[in-house]
Amino acid sequence: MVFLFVVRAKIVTLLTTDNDELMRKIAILIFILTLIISGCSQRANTYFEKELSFPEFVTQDQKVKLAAYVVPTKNQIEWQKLELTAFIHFGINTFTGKEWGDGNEDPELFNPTAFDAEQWVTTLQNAGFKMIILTAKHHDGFCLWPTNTTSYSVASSPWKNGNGDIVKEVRDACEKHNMKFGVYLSPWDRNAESYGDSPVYNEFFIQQLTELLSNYGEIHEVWFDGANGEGPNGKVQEYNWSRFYHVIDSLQPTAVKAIMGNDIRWVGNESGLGRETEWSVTPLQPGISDAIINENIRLNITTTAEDLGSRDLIEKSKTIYWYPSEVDVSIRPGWFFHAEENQQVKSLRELVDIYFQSVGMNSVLLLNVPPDKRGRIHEIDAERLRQFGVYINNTFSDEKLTDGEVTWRARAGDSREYNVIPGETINTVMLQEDIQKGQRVEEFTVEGLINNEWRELTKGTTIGYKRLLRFPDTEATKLRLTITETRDNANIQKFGAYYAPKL
Ligand code: FUL
Repeated sequence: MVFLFVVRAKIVTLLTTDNDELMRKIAILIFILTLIISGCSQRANTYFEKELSFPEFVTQDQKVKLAAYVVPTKNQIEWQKLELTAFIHFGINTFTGKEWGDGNEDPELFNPTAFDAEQWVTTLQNAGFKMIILTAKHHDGFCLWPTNTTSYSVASSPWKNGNGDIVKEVRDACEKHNMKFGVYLSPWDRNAESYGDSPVYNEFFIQQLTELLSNYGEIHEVWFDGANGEGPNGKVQEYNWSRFYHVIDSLQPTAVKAIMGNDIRWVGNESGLGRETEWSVTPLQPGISDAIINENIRLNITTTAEDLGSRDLIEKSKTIYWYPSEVDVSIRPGWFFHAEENQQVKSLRELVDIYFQSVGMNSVLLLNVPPDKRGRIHEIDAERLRQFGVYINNTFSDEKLTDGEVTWRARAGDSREYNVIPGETINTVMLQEDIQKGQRVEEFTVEGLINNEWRELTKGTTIGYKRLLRFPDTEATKLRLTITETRDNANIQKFGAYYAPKL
């Protein structure tokens, strides 16, 4: 009764807020009422897309339960399903051997001798990659398209006598081969004179963004890097992030905004390593305003924190978001091509480990493959990618369970048995939650029936969109999955078993 009074008082306060906010808060109230009235036992079908601000009166337990109902936007789901995406670092650095150009390298240096965007697209596509993100502009400021904002671009280079457009050629090759396309536009710009003169540079940057997002068809991801190496006496630029976001949302409504964007989160390292416990629901947001920066400080979280979604953290949070992780790593030591690194292209084993530690840990892999001075993916990288594609495809197209495709709603403590095709050896399992209903599982175990005895094969914490786990070869005839802990009834969409050959 007391509770209902509080709720009524809340609704009255809510009527004074703006409409969207009002609808959102009413939805939360109705949801909590459903939880209370049903004694927390009945499932409510109310979901909160991308963001949820907790009303002050909810208990800690209710916060955790509410977190189970935060779901991705349609764009975030589409992105997550890509699993494998590729970065292409190509630009003036390719010709100088640098990783970070100074911004005063001569455009005359940019002259790929056998540029072939289709070779990039087909090489990556054959290896299973579904999107290419091109460095349209890196920190040096050199633009790979003939922009109206600066002469520091391909238009001032000898390549195609200044009439070429790398962005267009890559975009066209992606279109032809049905590959998604994204752009990396570095906010930090070491060439732009206006950099540091905040309003002027923001206009310049918005114009660059507008060109890229207006003239090249559909763009699926916009990648804003967070790096700025200006140093203590360098120029300080205050970016107008909300305007940048507005330009993207209005010109490319299906694009996700990554890293300094608020749709996709940097996993926190560049070594291809996801988290053992990876929650897509987190209070973390990119530091684009004082309010967000202060809230991240209050919660003591950054992109590199180990815990970004535990119960403890949710309980301390005021707002939580669907903000899933992306693992970016280069196939070579550098982000740009350097011939002296030809013998350091990651081995098949390293690439496969990276796959298990990214896609297999509820993340999307963004693997960088830097083309060489010819403008082609080097033969060594191309061959490694081919091997990688064959390995992943062979392993996961050979399903060893007869009945893992069934959707299963599991309460904490529930188990389900699955049948292994007789005579098959397995050493890998795949688990997937239906993330359209939120991410919920906190702990699970997998056992195998070996000589009529159940033995634990592996266990884990979070699942999310996809979790892959490897264990020693076994000839178990059945598998038993137990959902030990979950924030609300789990929606297991898929359980699979495979044999991943040793490398
Ligand atoms: C970093 C940049 O500084 C690197 O050069 C590279 O572009 C990487 C993907 O992001 O922050």
